[in-house]
Amino acid sequence: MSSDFTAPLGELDPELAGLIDAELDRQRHCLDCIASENFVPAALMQVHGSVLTNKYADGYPGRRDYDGCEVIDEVERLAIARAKALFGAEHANVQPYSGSNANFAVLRALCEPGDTVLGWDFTHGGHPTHYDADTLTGRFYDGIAYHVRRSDRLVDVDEAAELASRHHPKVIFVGWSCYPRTVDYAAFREIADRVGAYLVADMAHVAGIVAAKAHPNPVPLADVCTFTTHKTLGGSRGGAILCRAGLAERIDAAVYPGSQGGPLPHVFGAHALAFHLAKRPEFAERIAQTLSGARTLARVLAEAEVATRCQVVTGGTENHQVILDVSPSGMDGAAALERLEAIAINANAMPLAYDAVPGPIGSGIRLGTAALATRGFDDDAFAELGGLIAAALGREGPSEAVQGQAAQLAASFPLYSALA
Ligand code: DSN
Repeated sequence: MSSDFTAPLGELDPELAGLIDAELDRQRHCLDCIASENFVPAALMQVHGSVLTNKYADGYPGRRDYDGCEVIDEVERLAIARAKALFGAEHANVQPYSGSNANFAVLRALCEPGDTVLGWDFTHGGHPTHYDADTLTGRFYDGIAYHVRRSDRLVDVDEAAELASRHHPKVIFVGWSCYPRTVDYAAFREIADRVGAYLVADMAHVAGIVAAKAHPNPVPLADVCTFTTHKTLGGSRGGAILCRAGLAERIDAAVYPGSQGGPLPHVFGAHALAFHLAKRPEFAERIAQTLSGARTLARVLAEAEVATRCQVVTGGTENHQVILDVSPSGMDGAAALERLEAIAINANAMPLAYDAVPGPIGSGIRLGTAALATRGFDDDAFAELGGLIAAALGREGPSEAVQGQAAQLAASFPLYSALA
């Protein structure tokens, strides 16, 4: 083998190595409040960077299109068994490249082109792949959407029931990207049963919380569940599908060969580790801190509402998300985000239901606590974070003093110390 196969990255490609170092530095210096992000354990990066990446393995354990898959079969069987045990599912598919791919595969398995699909409106917290015209879902199926109520910003189950009765969808999605509350999965099950629809729960954001038994588990109620592995679950980036045994063959065929090519064994290997870690007490503690951190953050930001003129949507949180409506302050989401960026706090702007500012940016700032809980934040640190966010969004703005305090807070929680 040439030295290209043994030389360290820094020697072989200093430009790329420099960029990876810069990203590590950025992650260490920023306070990551992006609700869909997390930090993976060092061992997970080891799996991700392992020889598993070398293997083509189209197909499923015991029935592959390539030779030499006997070890990969075991890795995938391990990931499947652990996913089933973690969530109490009858069947698991760990091959989807992402949550969106998982959702598209589920629709391919359950629907014919032209069928109606009912999902949760994106600007009201849902996900575009559940119904939206801009996605493959809207291209192949007739997507319609339910909303949150204007009065309390909680999901309008009555509207979902009414739309289901009127349009007879083949699939009803329940799941969200930007919503700080839990939903009544049983009510959606009832709606699905009444109209003969499949119920698909997309638990991408809350999979880790479900795994830690700190959020209702939709698996016993839904026909199919999809999730991503990298949000509250804290694993490698990717997607997965859980379903009843009776749908297993259709789901598997819809993933491969239905909508994807060869799987990524280094990724489902990393999923196997993430599912293993999610059963441990340390993970449950981390999730408990994620939730308590979100409640602390919501409380501090609600207490600061008069000063910031930014409102905590629904007045609090039952998961890892805190949503702020910045419109009463006169800012839009982009302007508020800029202030947070100036003190090295990362979040993202989202449109809100009944938004005062129309358009793709809107008035919402979505904050999440999973990444910082993984980093070691306790309630005191989350309270300090809330104070810094309030200061940056309020009259003081992102002053040098606030910037310095945020930098100090980040420095108090070292990240990946063992990496150079
Ligand atoms: N992009 C994900 C999120 O940030 O919630 C959803 O797909």
